[in-house]
Order: sequence, then structure tokens, then C-alpha cells
Amino acid sequence: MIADLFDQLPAPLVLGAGSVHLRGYALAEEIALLTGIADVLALAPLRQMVTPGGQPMSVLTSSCGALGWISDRRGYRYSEHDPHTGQPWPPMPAVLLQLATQAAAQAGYADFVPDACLINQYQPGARMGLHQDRDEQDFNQPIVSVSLGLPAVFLWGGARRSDKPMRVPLQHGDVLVWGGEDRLRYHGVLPVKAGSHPLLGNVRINLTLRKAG
Ligand code: MD3
Ligand code: FE
Repeated sequence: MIADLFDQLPAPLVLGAGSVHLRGYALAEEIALLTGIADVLALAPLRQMVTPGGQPMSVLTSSCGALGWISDRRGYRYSEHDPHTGQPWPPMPAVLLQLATQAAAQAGYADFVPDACLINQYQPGARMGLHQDRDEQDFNQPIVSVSLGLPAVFLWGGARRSDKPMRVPLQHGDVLVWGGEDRLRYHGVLPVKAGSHPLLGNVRINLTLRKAG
């Protein structure tokens, strides 16, 4: 029973004033989530974007929801259309929307309704350098992230790039909620180590849900 599964989850770990680590929070819905993501990726395939500086990113990305995050020579931004297909992004799977709203509520952010879900796929060696998320309209809105597949070490920095980041190990099924005064912290992901996850094989997938517009 799903209620029993929730009873076994560890207590939320408070990372900072506005951030919570919900370990295993997505496990009860892992199959529904992965099915939903597979449906999205069939319509909006993973692709390698380039930074405005012209560097290919090591992570493969796609999106679902009303808005998708894109990067190209013209900059970083949200778009209503997938530049790869010219079509609107696929809808956000209901299970994902519900999970994000519930996780945000657990962390103290009532009524979070994301309009963008970025899907990042990390193959072994892929990483994300320290950066801030600044492309959204309202920094008072939290961000919810869901880790699936191979584990990774998340870098959780401070308000300045030079602040020494904390290392947070993330596992399959972990959900993190970031908001309030932590919303503009620098963050990144160390290169993902090769491995084999029973459901996802040799990759990590991160879902980042935002109210972008
Ligand atoms: C902490 N993705 O796509 S999600 C990104 O695992 C991104 O793929 C990472 O950073 C990943 O922009 C981390 C977690 C995350 C997202 C936003 C944050 C952590 C954050 C904003 C402020 C502080
Ligand atoms: Fe980010």
C-alpha cells in the first residue's frame, strides 16, 4: 500500500532555511514517472544544447509543460515551442505535476503549480558547472527537482560563485525543494560515475520543475 511506503520514508532533511531534501519521496510513483517521461521523450527527444558561448553541454535535455528551457547562441530562455520539432512541448504528466505540488507543500510552499519541467539526462562523465537559475520570472517561486537512475553528488553553493559548495549525495527517488533565501544559490552536479541502475541502466535523469512564466 502506498501509505505504508510513505511511512517508511526518512524524515525530510532541512538543507537550508528554504530548502528540503525528501529522500525517496518519488519511489512510490517511480514506474508512473518513468512511463510519463518516456512518453514525453517520444515526442520531444533528448538533444544536446549549446551554451550562448557555443560550448556543447554535456547533459542531454528536453522539456514538458507549457514552457521549456532552451539554450542556444542567442542565450538561455524559456520557449513555448520545442525548437527541434517546432511543436508545443508535450504536456506535463499528471503524476509529475502532482508529485511536485505535494513535495513543495511538504516543504512549506503551498499551491506550487509548475509550468515547466526540464528533463536533464546525464551519461557517465556528464556534469553541470556551478550556476544560478535566473531565467524565471518570479524568484519567490520554489523549484522542485527529482533524481532518477544513477546517483550523483550535487554541489550546493552560496550566494557567490566563490562560496565553497556543500556536497549533497542524491539517489534515485530523491526529491529536493529549493526556495526562499536559497533560491538564488549557486549549484551544480559533479561528473556522474558509470554504473547500472535496475530501471534506468547507465544514466541519471533529473527533472526540474519550475513556475517559469
Ligand atoms: C539549488 N539541474 O537544470 S536540479 C538545472 O541535477 C540544474 O540536473 C541540476 O541545476 C540537475 O538548472 C540540479 C536542483 C536545483 C535546481 C535549482 C536550484 C537546485 C537548486 C536553485 C537554487 C538552488
Ligand atoms: Fe540549476
